Amino acid sequence: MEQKNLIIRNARILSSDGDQIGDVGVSDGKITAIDDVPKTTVAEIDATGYVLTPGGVDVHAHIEQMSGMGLMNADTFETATRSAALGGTTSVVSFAPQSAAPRLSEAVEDYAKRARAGAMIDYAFHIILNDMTAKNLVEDLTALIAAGHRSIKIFTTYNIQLSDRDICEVLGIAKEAGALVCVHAENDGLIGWTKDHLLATGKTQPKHHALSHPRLAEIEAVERLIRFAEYFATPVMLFHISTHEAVDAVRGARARGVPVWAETCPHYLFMTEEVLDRPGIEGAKWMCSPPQRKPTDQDALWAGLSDGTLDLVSSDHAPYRFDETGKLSNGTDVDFSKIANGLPGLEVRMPLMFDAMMQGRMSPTEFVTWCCTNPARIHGLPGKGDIQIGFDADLVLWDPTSHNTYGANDLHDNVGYNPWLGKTITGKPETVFLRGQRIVKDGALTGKCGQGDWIARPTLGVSTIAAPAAEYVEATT
Ligand code: DUC
Ligand code: ZN
Ligand code: ZN
Repeated sequence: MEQKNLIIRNARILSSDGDQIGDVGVSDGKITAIDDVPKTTVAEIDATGYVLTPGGVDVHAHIEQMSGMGLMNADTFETATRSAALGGTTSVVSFAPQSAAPRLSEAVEDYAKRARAGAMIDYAFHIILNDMTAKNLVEDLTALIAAGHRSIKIFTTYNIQLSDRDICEVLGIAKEAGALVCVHAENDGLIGWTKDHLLATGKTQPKHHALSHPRLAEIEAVERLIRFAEYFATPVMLFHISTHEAVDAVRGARARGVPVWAETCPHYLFMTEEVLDRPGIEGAKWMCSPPQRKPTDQDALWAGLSDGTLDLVSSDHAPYRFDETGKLSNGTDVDFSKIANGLPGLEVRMPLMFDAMMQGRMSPTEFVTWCCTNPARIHGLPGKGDIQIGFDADLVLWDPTSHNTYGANDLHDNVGYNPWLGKTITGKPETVFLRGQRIVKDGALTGKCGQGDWIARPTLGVSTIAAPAAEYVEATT
């Protein structure tokens, strides 16, 4: 195994609180010195002209997971995490769906086994709950949270939604046990009704998928979940915010002290609904839920990130090939409702954001905060997401002079197409370290399956600054 001790000299070091030229010393896989590091006998890398950032922390990626339509997605832990590593991401939180086994504890173990065998970067799981009547559920869930699996994912749509009553059960358990509840928040009734009307009137193309997920579906569910978080005073993470109204709702909630966090994704920041408007079935490649929106929404998402309303940027990597195993599993002559949702994003999230930073869209500190530090902090990944003494030496050396135009299939996942085809990116993650070990060298993979470790995440604790609603207190005491 490669040395975990090294010194990186003369890099431009970007952290959550700094942008400076200096050195970083690594011992036993941890960052032990920053700035002027005295010479020792350990290996040195001269990083003059390079930018050194923390490894990316992607807290929303679907790996070896079944879609709402019962379709296994295209990536294994091996293919997903090699692609993540090559894109400068060193930690991922993917999903362990309850549906993987009759008992929740078995479902999580099933995913743990898959990740142990395949992962090349460090990982953790959000536990997806879709059936609150399952045997031993509360017992298993409480034990899993105490053992370090401290986040739960629920849906309000996608055929695996929980009722409002069940969402309350989940929030109650999460508050008690110290878990973060993450939500795909879109109103199922509005989506279903609109979809049926579109299909009945012959509006069946991929571009109509955008209409089938009305913005009010997101707004309603986001506002509802905010009120639930407020009632219980327990933290909720709103996944993939896409509309300006939802940003406003989160901003208002935060101002009232409601414990909500929110993320957005590169495909909402850099794409609009126009990507779906292509001849024939081609637009299927860009179909995801919620769909890409309008330029005014993009402006609001950027403003939301800048003022801290939105906390972080995740990929929502959801890989389906553009063939009969994936997007076209129901054929090529089908309406949009028969096409799997999702885009590959693990490998491109960090480069897209790095490029936007180079164009001046965000500051270096914001890049690190949104892509590394906040994801790690909010999702409880200790020692991840920053360049600070004592943190894991998960580090990326970027060549800021590289300009690379994405080709049709130059990603390293198992998807076979690149939704960012033709986009030129400034900056390349040339060298990537995971706990001091080089997993990417000169842009080529050197990491191995099984090299990734599971990250145990401490429970949240019941402390939020918000007090629960008076009626909650009266009802529960
Ligand atoms: N939307 C999700 O919420 N998850 C996976 C894919 C998608 O498009
Ligand atoms: Zn979702
Ligand atoms: Zn998702």
